[in-house]
Amino acid sequence: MAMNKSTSRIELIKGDITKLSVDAIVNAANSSLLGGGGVDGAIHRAGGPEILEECREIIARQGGCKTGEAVITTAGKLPSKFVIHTVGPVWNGGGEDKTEKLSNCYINSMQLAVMNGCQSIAFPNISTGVYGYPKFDAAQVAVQTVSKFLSKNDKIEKVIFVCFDEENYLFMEKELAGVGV
Ligand code: AR6
Repeated sequence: MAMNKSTSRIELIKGDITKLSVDAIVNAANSSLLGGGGVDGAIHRAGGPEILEECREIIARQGGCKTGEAVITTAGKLPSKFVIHTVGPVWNGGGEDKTEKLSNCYINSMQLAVMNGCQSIAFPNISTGVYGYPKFDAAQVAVQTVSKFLSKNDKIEKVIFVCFDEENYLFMEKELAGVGV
C-alpha cells in the first residue's frame, strides 16, 4: 500500500519547530540537558520551566545524555505532547564516528518516540548550528537514517523535517528528492 512506503511518510517544511502540533518534537540539546542557544533555547523559552524541571530529574537519575543518545520529557506549554532531547556530535573537523553519532541521534529519537506511542515526530537539523556539522553531509545522514528506519518500522506515520534556514532546506530538498520524496 502506498501509504506504508517510507518516503510518503516524510515531509519537509520551513519554520519554527516549537509551533508544531505533533506527538514529539526533537531538541538538538547538549549533554548537560540544561538548555542553551539555537533550537534548544527556543524550545525551553516557548515550553516554559516544566521541561527544564524534567530534564533536571533525568540528570539526577542518569547524569545527563551522551552524544548520539536521546531522552524524553513532556512539552510544557508547547503544542506537541513530548520533547525528545538528543545530543548531536560537535563536528570539530569531522571523522567517521561523527556520521554514526549523528545517525544514532535520529535512530534513538525515533525509537524513544515509538516506545512512547508517538505516531508523528518533527526533527530540526541536528548539529548544523553551533555544533558546525556541514549541512550537506548532515542532510544526507538525516534522510538516509530516517528513510531506512521507516522502511523497517510502521509505528511512525509522519516524520517532519523542520528547517529554520534556507540552506538546510535546500540540501534536505535535494536529498529527499534522491529517495523519492
Ligand atoms: N526551529 C527549528 N530549527 C531551529 C530553530 C527553531 N526554532 N532555531 C534554530 N534552529 P543549533 P546544534 C535550527 O545550534 O548545532 C545549543 O546551544 C538552526 O538553524 O540549535 O545541534 C544546544 O544547547 C540549525 O540548523 O543546534 C547545544 O549546546 C539547527 O536548528 C548546541 O546548541 C541546529 O542548530 C547544539 O548545537
